[in-house]
Amino acid sequence: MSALLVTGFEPFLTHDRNPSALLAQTLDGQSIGGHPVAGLTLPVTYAGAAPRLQQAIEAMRPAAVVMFGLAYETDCIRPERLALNLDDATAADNDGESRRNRPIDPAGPLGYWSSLPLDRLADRLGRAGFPVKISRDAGGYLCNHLFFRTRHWLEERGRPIPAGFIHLPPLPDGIKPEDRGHRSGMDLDRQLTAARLVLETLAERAEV
Ligand code: PCA
Repeated sequence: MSALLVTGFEPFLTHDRNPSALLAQTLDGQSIGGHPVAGLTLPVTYAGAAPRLQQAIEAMRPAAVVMFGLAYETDCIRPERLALNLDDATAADNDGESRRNRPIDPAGPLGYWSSLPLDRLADRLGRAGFPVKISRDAGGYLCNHLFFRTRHWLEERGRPIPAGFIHLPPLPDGIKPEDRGHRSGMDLDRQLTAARLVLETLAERAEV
């Protein structure tokens, strides 16, 4: 059976540990619903992230791609509905590159829907007791950039595999001192259980 490909991002800005990378590293080599899971950690760079993932998709021909990233400001598991054709972030990437108000692909469409079954995923996560909130879009930084470029690349090649982005809350030790009174983060085990549930739900629907 073909693989379920999971990606995470390296640490970035002030975030020394990125739960999405730890998740991809831990899930790599496991098997879920009969599918092997491959985990890939991507650089937080406009130049590097999407080409690296495209290479892996070419090599592996996965049944589905689930991209994860950290959203410091959220306390929920946050599946994203839309990938927008726009880079717009005040923060620089890990190469020091900043992009403001700039189309990702000037010839491309305005955006893409996630092709993950978001409502079903949110329902499963919610019933399992996770705080979950579907969000409209993945922002203007690397997570949206990777999400858009991956969906665009798959569409252009006529490969209709489920592919989408899910933001994760910070780990407990990633909560900044000024937020400790009112936020606690989500520990890695719990984030892993949520990610496994996402992959199990996809495996039930994967045909290959
Ligand atoms: N989160 C950032 C980029 C890397 C990550 O894990 C984002 O939300 O764009």
